[in-house]
Amino acid sequence: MNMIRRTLVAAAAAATLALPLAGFAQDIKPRLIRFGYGLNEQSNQGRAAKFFAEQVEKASGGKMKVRAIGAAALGPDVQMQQALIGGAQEMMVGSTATLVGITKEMALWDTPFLFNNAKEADAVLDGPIGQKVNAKLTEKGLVGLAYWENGFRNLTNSKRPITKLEDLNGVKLRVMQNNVYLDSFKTLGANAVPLPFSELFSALETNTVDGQENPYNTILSSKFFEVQKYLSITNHVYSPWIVLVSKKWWDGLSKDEQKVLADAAKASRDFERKDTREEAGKALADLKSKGMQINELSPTEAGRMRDKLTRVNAGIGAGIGMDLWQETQAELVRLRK
Ligand code: KDG
Repeated sequence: MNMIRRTLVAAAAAATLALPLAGFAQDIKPRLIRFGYGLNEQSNQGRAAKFFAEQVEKASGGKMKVRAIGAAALGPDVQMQQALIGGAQEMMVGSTATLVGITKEMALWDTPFLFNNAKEADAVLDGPIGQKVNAKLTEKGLVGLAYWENGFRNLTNSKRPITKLEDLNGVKLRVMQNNVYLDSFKTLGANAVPLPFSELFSALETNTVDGQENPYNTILSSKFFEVQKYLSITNHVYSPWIVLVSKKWWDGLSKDEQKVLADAAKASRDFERKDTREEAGKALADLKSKGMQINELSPTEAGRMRDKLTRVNAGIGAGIGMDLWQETQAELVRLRK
């Protein structure tokens, strides 16, 4: 009798252990997830991708393994987006700006001077408006899990300090492949040149372009200080990244597997924002110590830049739908009370 009892107890214990993983593929091999991103492993984007991978492996008991693949090894943002839509790649993180060709409502986040600070950005991106924009992705074959922070963007170039609008005249400025960025910098007098991020360093190095705009962390981690002399602080737009999943692949996951990814994405969002904000101040100091000549646009000149860009803003409202535009403006008024 003892032997039978012991066997039943052992079987019950094994079954209990398996219960939490009941929703996971019971194959011996873990489910492999390719998570592509464009910056390098040492960047804030790379650190957060590693954190995400660790969270998924821990929460799934090793049943789901994320391979974080950086430096655009799986292609630039737009190529990875198509790979996710086609089901050839499972996940990525990249700019919302390069998504506008797929989901026009993402252009809301390109609006110059939309957010005054990160607190406003978090409230809108993580609140009903961000969720409404995210929902537009699913009809295009993508699932948006969380927004990470790229950060407030600033100008660098090899020609001269940008101290007033007129200094931008004729500067060959690389912009993301996105019409709002193209229109904005053309309106400001620059010769705007759209290029993928993966081609940016060599374009700067060969003087194909004179300058670019990105947050301090990216300027440092991508070593733009090696090929750019001037950094002009404009904070002209808050730039989010978004963690994306192939909807084709997502729909084949169990609810437990989907929950692991959704929870890990939110945990990585909080990790990434904290890391990015803590590192931004250090990055600016590092860029100065590496010899960049840094100036800050005066409030008067920043005001002139804002005024000049209001026409571009009118186009964004028309492009994303006036309801979404007005809802966002109203939410910002509420947040600023
Ligand atoms: O994959 C890298 C890009 O998503 C991101 O860094 C976008 O800021 C960006 C840029 O300038 O291309």
